[in-house]
Amino acid sequence: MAIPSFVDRVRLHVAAGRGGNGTASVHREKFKPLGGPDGGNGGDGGSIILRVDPNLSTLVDYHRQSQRRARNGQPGEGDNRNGARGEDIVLAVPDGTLVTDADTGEQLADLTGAGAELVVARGGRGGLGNAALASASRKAPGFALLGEPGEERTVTLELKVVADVGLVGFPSAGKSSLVAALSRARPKIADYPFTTLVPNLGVVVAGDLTYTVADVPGLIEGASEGRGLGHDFLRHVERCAALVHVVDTATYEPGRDPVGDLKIIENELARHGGLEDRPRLVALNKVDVPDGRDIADIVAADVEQFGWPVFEISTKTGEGLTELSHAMAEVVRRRRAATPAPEPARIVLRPAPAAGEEFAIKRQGDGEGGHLWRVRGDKPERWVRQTDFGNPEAVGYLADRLNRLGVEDKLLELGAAAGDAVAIGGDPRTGDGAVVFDFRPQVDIGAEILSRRGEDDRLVEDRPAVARRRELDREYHRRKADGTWRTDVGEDARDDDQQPRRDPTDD
Ligand SMILES: Nc1nc2c(ncn2[C@@H]2O[C@H](COP(=O)(O)OP(=O)(O)OP(=O)(O)O)[C@@H](O)[C@H]2O)c(=O)[nH]1
Ligand SMILES: [Mg+2]
Repeated sequence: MAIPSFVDRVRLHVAAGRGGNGTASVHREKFKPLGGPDGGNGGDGGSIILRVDPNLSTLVDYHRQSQRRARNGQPGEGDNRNGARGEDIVLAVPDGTLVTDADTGEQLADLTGAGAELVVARGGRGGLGNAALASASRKAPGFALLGEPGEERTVTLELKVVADVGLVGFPSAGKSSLVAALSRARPKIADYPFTTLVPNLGVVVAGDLTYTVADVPGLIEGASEGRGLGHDFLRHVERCAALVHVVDTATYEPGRDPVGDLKIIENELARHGGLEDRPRLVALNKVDVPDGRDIADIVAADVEQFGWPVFEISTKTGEGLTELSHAMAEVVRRRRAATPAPEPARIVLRPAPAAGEEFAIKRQGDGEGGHLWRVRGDKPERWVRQTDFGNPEAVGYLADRLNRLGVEDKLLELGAAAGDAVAIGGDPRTGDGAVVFDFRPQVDIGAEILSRRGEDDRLVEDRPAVARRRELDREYHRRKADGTWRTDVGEDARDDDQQPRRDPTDD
């Protein structure tokens, strides 16, 4: 059943923007050679947000363009100028879009209701500049924090029609005709099976109540084994308050009759599962055809055996439609009274961890010289990403933050010894890309580390980054000596975005 035009499930790759780097710079004025630090903060990277737009009915746009990338934040500049934020990208999705992580299968959100939204990829935070990092004990920081990478992931978007009433039945039973007769929707109607490939949604006004009705592509026996269009479409009626069996009383197909059709459709619904509790109505359609009327009269008693209200209708002449529509409205009214519509809420993708669980440490295998300790936690991992390992002062600042959080104490408590390796961050599953330190416990670490200007020997010496760091180090000292040092990253002109200064403490 390859139907390329039918798009109600798409994969979408989203990449949020990187945060801009903070800048380390020193204010310079004639006759005032050493002003204070004035390096601005980097701007936050743009996020990617999915938001329900009730006017949309398909995901087809994402089929055409399946990757979206938000802009990076701009780096900060000297003279306390903050980098501009990367703009957020808001992607409109239809009501009833289910969002799952394509890699883990985890359901991220079920976006229902106008305006419901999900931050599907959060932009990286901009790094603080040295002006914001200055404190009483660190008057002129010679470093700034790096911007963080933006989140990036692949998600599956799946549209579930949010209708109050779902119409089910054999192909050509007249489901689309019924949607057209009850509402202003104009779905395709034709006398061949499987005309409908995408559910059609119509809005019905019945007295003082407005409700929606959707048809579902026709079902046939064995749909659960993939016959016809299969079961895929039944997920669209999972949210319905009621199901209406549309039964063809005038079919010429051999072996078909209303009672047999009802049994087959019910069997398919049962195989799909989850719809057992939904009230049902039966619409015996096409009674304008003389044979149809006769059949309807003959089977009426048998159909009533199912225990559901039965209506004889014709979408062609309009017979029976008012009664059916009011009966549908009644079911919807009852259901709405029992379950108030959920408030559209902004869903936070990753809630902050509860206080007291800021990091976790695990011992993992024994290295050659000692143990390997893995540190996980939002803060330590974020701080590592913000650290410019080419700048020893920045590395010292990182050590200071980790200590204040209690990482060293915890390592000692767990039995870590000097010479053990400590890995922070990296891939959550494999640990690839983690930054590895040599554990050198220092009791009085703060001031001593912060004033240190040489190598930070807690870095494992064989990391390739170390060579680069040494090189940058030499550059740093050389340029610091001749007064040209400044860690500018990027060279674009940028807006002077007046972000409030963030608290330089460990947020
Ligand atoms: N005479 C008569 N014909 C009808 C009536 N309702 C629908 N039809 C005809 O039945 C055929 C199928 O109608 P559709 O509404 O396309 O049927 P469907 O159930 O949506 O079919 P699929 O989308 O293929 O599953 C069309 O030729 C309609 O004109 C009716 O009340 N009377
Ligand atoms: Mg149809």
